[in-house]
Amino acid sequence: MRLTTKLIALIIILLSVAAPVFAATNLLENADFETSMIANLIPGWVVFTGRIGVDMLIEPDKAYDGESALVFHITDTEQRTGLRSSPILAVPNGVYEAGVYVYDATSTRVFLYLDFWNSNQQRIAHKTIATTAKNQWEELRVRLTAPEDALFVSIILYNTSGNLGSAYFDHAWLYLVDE
Ligand SMILES: [Ca+2]
Repeated sequence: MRLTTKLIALIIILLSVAAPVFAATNLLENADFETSMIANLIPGWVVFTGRIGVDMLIEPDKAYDGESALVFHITDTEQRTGLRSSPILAVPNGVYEAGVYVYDATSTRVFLYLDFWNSNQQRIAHKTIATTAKNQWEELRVRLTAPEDALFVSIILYNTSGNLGSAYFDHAWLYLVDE
């Protein structure tokens, strides 16, 4: 085998190893925030806390992919801002992975939540991760198994009190990685 052929073979092997071990579908709608706000609604998402069109907007000035991203404008340290993906039916005992890219230009940090509800719309399990980087795109990623009585799964992009500045979110995902 010639050296170039060996190299090509090696590259093919490396690429196949680096490929995702699952071919899951992104369960989120408008995960890249490329669909604009319509009458102060963000398609695929619902308010957790805060005001779409004031605290939460889709803007074109900074994007991880495509042309636009979600931005939180945090102008008051008492302000809590959260956007939840439209809840979807969960598979009990399924393993879910959630993620998002965040450009955090705030004074503290912002969060990604993965959470599960029961039939009473009560949160029964959640996992969260906070940003650690500033003024650069950072990947946040969490995994959690759906409880036996889970009915809905969603993610929340969240800012709690004590923070100021802007945070951008783009390229979100929610996968059922194992049933
Ligand atoms: Ca985008």
